[in-house]
Amino acid sequence: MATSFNDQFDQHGAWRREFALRLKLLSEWLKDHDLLDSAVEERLRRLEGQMRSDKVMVAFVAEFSRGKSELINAIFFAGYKRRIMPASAGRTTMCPTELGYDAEVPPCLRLLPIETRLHPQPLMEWRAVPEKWARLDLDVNDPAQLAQAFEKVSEVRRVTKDEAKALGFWHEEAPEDNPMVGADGLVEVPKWRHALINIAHPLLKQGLVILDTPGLNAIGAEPELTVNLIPQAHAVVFILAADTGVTKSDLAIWREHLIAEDADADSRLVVLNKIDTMWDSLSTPAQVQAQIDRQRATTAEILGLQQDQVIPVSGQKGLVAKVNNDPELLAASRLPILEQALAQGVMGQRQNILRSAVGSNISELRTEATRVLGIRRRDLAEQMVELKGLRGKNTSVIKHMRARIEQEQADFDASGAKIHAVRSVHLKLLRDVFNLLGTQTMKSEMGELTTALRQPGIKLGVRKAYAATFNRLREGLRKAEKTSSEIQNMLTGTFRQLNAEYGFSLQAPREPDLARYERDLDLVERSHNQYLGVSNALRLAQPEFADRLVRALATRLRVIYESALGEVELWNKSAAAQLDAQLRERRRNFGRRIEAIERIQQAASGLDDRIAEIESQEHALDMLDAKLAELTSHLTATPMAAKAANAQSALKTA
Ligand SMILES: Nc1nc2c(ncn2[C@@H]2O[C@H](COP(=O)(O)OP(=O)(O)OP(=O)(O)O)[C@@H](O)[C@H]2O)c(=O)[nH]1
Ligand SMILES: [Mg+2]
Repeated sequence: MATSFNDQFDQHGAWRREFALRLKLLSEWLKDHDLLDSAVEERLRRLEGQMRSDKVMVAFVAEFSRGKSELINAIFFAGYKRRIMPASAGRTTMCPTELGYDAEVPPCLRLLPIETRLHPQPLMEWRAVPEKWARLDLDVNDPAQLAQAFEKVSEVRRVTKDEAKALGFWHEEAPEDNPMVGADGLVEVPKWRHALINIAHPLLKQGLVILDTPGLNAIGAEPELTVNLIPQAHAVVFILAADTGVTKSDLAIWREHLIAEDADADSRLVVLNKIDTMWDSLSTPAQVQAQIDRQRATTAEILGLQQDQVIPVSGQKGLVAKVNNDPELLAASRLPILEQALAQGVMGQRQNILRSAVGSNISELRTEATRVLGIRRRDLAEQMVELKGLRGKNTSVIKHMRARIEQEQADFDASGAKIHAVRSVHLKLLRDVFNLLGTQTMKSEMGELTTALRQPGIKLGVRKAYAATFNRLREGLRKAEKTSSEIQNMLTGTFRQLNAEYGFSLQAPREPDLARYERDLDLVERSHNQYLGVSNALRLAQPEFADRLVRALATRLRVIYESALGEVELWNKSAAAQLDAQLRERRRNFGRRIEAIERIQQAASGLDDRIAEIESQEHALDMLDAKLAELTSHLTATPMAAKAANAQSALKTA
């Protein structure tokens, strides 16, 4: 049978841990041999952190009662031998619920009161204010207690129409979406805005984050869900029910939140749930199958997909089968097929991304370390020539030689001013880039957008205001790109000059790829645009709503700009560290040459001894070179090549 999602995720976790360990070993080895400058060290630390803490988010999105929560129970939590997330007829999950693991926090359920919507802070900011969340401790060894605690995500409150309006659940202009008014004139709204569940479940511990969402209206009411959480999920599972077919509101969710031109097909899964409702004892299995196939084909056609992109399952029967250890029922539920697709889409994609990040970083690092080894080799060769030239020479020649080295050293020290001048130009240009990408620029852009959206009668001009903002942001990024290339040209030029003048082997580090962030901006713009459609025009006309949307946008943009800045910083650091390292090596080289001559002058060691010493140092360098190649080859190899390399090193040690 196919391996379950859980097993595959386990393997993914093991792969990541092994990779992180190899990175750590490499970094320690480089440090021990003085091959690690501060920029390389930081790069390795970032990579290792990325490997260890990599999160994979899977979001379940659908109209209410399609079986999102039940599928989550069946795929991830069947090991508890019961239903953990509440799943029942009618609206059940009332607030977006994120399940994950954070070792810093004890196992608990945290709930953010719905009233926080009356304040302008976006969800991301509330996360940083733990005292505003209601907290329930969880006992992970007691499934019954877990299930009981999780019932909280279904809690509702009854409020007046005015309150509902202020909270964003009542719109006079769109009455069909409003909640029912009770005999007492009150309406029902969710009690909580967001739930965070922190438990040490094996999958969550490995970095899986699951997002369970409530149905359509709730998605619309929380812009952050649409513009931040769902677009950033690594996989989105969209669920339809076989007994209802594709309804108008299913289609609205699909169109508004799930079709993205750029989305990787592997990362969007469409599930036709509840196929067990078609298991009918009066029909033959072939008839049942034909009926399921028909539903599948219709669904695919309405959504504009290929038939095989719609996966029919029964979440509920899958859960029952796992709880009762019933392999026949499990196969009939077809849940394993969905798990397989999910694992492939999510993990395959993550591994590729991580692998390519590591690969390009490691090959740069190898070049850098090889260069340092090369300098050492050349220094040794020079010393060798110098020493061999001393053979049979008298003391006055030796003295003269020493004076010459000291003069060279003094000249070199005097040239420090030139290097300093290069640095200060470099820094000045960098400051321009930092300004373009800095928080201040972002803040003023967001301020302008807010002002534009608050203008009376903006309803139809919303898209325009967004487009103008994004155009300016892109313009800024392009300027930063331009200045970066100027810096890169300058670095290349001055490095070449220094190389010629001092025999250095400096090479400008790879320029940050700022175009990538421009593409990220495009993605964000698209996810917002999707949100600015006519169906939201009424909501958009409310100032609080527009404010919330802009804040959500700012949160997402901040992440992009921070990582762009981080890349620029690292680039700068690499250039500076390279220069420092070569200056240091050169100074050391002078020291070594003088020391060798001193020893010969004092007859403390013979010339031949010293020559033999240098020969053995050359040999040691060869060994370092070989070890470097070995340590880095594991990290840059493709999966197949990595296996072969592993086998080979196993042979070697055997
Ligand atoms: N027959 C059948 N019922 C199912 C299946 N999956 C879920 N259900 C039932 O459908 C109802 C709704 O399931 P939920 O998991 O609560 O649905 P949801 O999508 O999470 O709904 P909300 O939380 O309200 O957004 C529950 O009574 C489930 O037991 C299935 O595969 N077959
Ligand atoms: Mg639910």
